Amino acid sequence: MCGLRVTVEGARVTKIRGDADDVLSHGHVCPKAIALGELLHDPDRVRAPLMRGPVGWVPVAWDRAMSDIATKLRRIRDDHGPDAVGLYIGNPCVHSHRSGLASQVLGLALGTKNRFDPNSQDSNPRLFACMQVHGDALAMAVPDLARTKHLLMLGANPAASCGSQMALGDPKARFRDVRARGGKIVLVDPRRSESAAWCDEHHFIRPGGDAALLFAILHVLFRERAVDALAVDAIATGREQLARLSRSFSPSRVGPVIGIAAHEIERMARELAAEPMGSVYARVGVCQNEFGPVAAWLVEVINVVLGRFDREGGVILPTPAADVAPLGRLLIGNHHGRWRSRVRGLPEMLGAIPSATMAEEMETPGDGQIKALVVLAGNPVATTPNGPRLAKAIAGLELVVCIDYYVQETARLAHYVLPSQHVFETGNFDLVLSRFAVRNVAKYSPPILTTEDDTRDDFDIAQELAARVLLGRALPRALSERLRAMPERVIDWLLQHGAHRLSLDQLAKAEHGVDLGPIEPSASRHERRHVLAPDALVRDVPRLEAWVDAGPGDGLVLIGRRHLRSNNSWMHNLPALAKGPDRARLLVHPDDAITIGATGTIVRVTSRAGSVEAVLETSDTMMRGVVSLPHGFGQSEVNGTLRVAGALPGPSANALTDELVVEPVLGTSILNGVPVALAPVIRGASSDAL
Ligand SMILES: Nc1nc2c(c(=O)[nH]1)N[C@H]1C(S)=C(S)[C@@H](COP(=O)(O)OP(=O)(O)OC[C@H]3O[C@@H](n4cnc5c(=O)[nH]c(N)nc54)[C@H](O)[C@@H]3O)O[C@H]1N2
Ligand SMILES: Nc1nc2c(c(=O)[nH]1)N[C@H]1C(S)=C(S)[C@@H](COP(=O)(O)OP(=O)(O)OC[C@H]3O[C@@H](n4cnc5c(=O)[nH]c(N)nc54)[C@H](O)[C@@H]3O)O[C@H]1N2
Ligand SMILES: [Mo]
Repeated sequence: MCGLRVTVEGARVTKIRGDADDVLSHGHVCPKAIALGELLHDPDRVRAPLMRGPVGWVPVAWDRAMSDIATKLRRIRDDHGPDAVGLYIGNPCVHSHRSGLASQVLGLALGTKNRFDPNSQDSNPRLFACMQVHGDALAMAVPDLARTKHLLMLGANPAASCGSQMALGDPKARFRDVRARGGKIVLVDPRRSESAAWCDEHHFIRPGGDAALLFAILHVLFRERAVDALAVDAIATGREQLARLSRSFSPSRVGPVIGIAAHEIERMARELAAEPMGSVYARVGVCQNEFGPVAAWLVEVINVVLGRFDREGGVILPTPAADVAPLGRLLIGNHHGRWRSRVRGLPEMLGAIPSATMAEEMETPGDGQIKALVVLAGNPVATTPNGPRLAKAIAGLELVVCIDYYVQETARLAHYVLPSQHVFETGNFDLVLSRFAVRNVAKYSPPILTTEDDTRDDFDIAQELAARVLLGRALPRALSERLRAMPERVIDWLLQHGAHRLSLDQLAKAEHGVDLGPIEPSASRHERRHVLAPDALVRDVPRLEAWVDAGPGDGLVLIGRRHLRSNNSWMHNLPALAKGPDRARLLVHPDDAITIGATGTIVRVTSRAGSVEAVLETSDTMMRGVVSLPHGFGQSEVNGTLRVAGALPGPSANALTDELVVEPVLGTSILNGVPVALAPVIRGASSDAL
C-alpha cells in the first residue's frame, strides 16, 4: 500500500523510491518495495511454463500445459469426485486484486471442499471472533491511530511487519505521532521485539498467555466498575455472563502463570480504562497459539465494553472506496463449520479447512482422498506445520500444479509450474487491504510494463483453467479477451457504487492516490447488537481454566519472528533483501543457553514433529523459557532453483511445528508455543556421547 516512484528504462526498472506525495505513505517504503525491481528481473524466476519430465524440468507451451492439466483434473474429478482435487490459495492473493479474483474463479471451477489457505496459520481466530461478536467476519476494526492516546498492543511487531490488519503507510511516523501527542503504547510479546523501541512499555508474556491476560484485564474492568453497564447493554448482549466468566481470572491467579506481575496487569487495565481515546490491538502472535480464538474474542469484547468499538480514538471500521465485503459474502459467505475435514473432522471456516489436515487428507485412502493439488501463490511446504510430512504427501499425488514465480519448496514437487506476472505488469488495486488502512484512501496503479517473457497474469491463468475444467475446452478467444478485463470492471463497479462514488478512471488519473479523509465511526452500521459471550467461544473457557491451574510449564517453547527484509517464504531470493547478517538464528535467553552453548553454537532443536539444526544466538530480548526462529527459511533443498535463498543458512521453523496439535475451536495451527528441546551438536561425536 506504499506509493512508489518507479523509474523504467526500456524494459528495465532502474530505480524505485517512495512517492513523497502518496496519500497514505508520504514517501515511506520498506526494503521489500525497493526489491520489487530485483523480483522483476530475478534470473531464477520461472519465465515459461514448466513440466516435470523424466530427468527434470522441461519448458512446455501454455496451450499444451493447460490442456494436459485440465484433462487430468477432469479425469480425477470424474473418477473420484470434486473433493479429490485440493486447492491451496496463498497469502499474496490478499494483496493483488487479480490474484484474489483468480482464487475465487479457481474455487468455483474446482468446487472442492478440500480448500486450504493461510488463514488457519494466521487470522482465523480473529475472523471467527468478529463473526461471533459483531456478526461479520470482516467487521475487523483498525486502531484509530490518528487520534488514539493509548494503545495496548499484543503479539504484533509493526516495526518488522509494517502493520498487519492495520495499514499504516508510514508505520514509524504513525507510532511516533501517537507518543508526540502524549499518547502511550504498551506492548505485550514474549520477545522484546524491534517494535518495543516504538512503545513506552514492553511486557514479556508466556506464549499462549494472552487469553488469560485479557480475562484478567476484564476482571479488573468489571471489579473496578470501569464498564458502563447501561451503555454496554444498549449495544450488546451477554455482559453479565462475560463478567461472571472473568471473575475467576484474577490478576493474582493469572500473573504467575503468564509471567506478568498482578499489579502490572491491574495498571494495564486501569490505564486502558482511563483513556477514552484508547484501544486494544492484537495480531498474529495472539492468533497462532493454543488459545487464539478465546484471546481474539476478548480483544473484540474489551473494545466493546469500554465503548471503544467504532468510536473516535478507539477502533474504527474504515470506509473503503471499493468495499469487497458484499462480494466476499456472496462468494465465500460468512460461515463456519458447514463441513468437516474427512480424516480428523476439523471444521470448515470461510470455505476452507485447516491446513494442518492437508497431509492426512492426501495420505489416507478412501472416498474424498486428495489425489491432485492446485496451488495459487502459496508455499504450504514452507508455511504450514510439519512441512516435511506434507512434502512427502504431495510427492505421492497424481497431479500437482503450482502457479508461482519460483520453483520453491512446494513447486519443486509439482508436475507443472505455471509462471505468474509481476505486479508492475498486472497493475494493482488493494481490494482487501484498503479495508485496514488507518486513513481512508483509494489508489489504483495501472500496469507500467508489458511482459516480454512467457509469463501470464494469475487471473488469465485461472479463467482459462476454469473454462477448460468446466467445459473441456478453452473459451473462444474473443470471449476470453473480454474476460481479462473483468477484475478491473468489478472494481470499477464497486467504486462507482461505493461510499465515495469514485471510478477506476478517476483513480488511474490520481497518481498519488485519492485521500478520502480520516476513518470515521458510523452508528448506522450496527443494527445488530454485539454478542459478548458467544457459545462457541465460551465453551473453550474451561480448557483455559485448566491451563491456568496447571501453572507455568518448565520446558522450552518455540515462537516465530518476522524481519523487515523478509516476507514469509518468498523474498529471500532477492540479493537486496538477503544480504546482511544471518536472520534465521535461534534466539535463546542467556540463562536458557548456559547448558547448551554460546552464540554461534550449532544446536539440534527437536519437537514432537521433527528435528532441525540451527545456529544459536543468546539474546536477552527473549523471555526465559522461550526460543525463536523465523519461518520461511531452510530453502537449501531448492538451492538449484532459488540460488540466493537456497544458500542462506537456517532451518525451516515449520519442520518443528506440529500438524497434529491444533487449537480445538477452529483447528488453527499452533505456530507459537511449540514445545522443543535443545542439544548442542558436536560434529564427529554421536549424540549418545553427550
Ligand atoms: N517484513 C515482513 N512483513 C510482513 C510479513 C513478513 O513476513 N515480513 N508477513 C506479513 C503477514 S502474512 C502477516 S500475517 C503480518 C503479521 O504481522 P504482525 O502480527 O505484526 O507480525 P509478527 O512480526 O509476526 O509479530 C508477531 C509478534 O507476536 C509475538 N508472539 C509470539 N507468540 C506470542 C504470544 O503467544 N503472545 C503474544 N502476545 N505475542 C506473541 C512474536 O514474538 C512477534 O513479535 O505481517 C505481514 N508483513
Ligand atoms: N512457523 C510459522 N509459519 C507461518 C507463519 C508464522 O508466523 N510462523 N505465518 C503464517 C502466515 S501469517 C502466512 S500469511 C503464511 C503464508 O503462507 P503462504 O501463502 O503459503 O506462503 P508465502 O511465503 O506467502 O508464499 C507465497 C508464494 O506465492 C508466490 N507469489 C508471490 N506473489 C505472487 C503472485 O502475485 N502470483 C503468484 N501466482 N504467486 C506469487 C511466491 O513466490 C511464494 O512462493 O505463512 C504462515 N506460516
Ligand atoms: Mo499472514
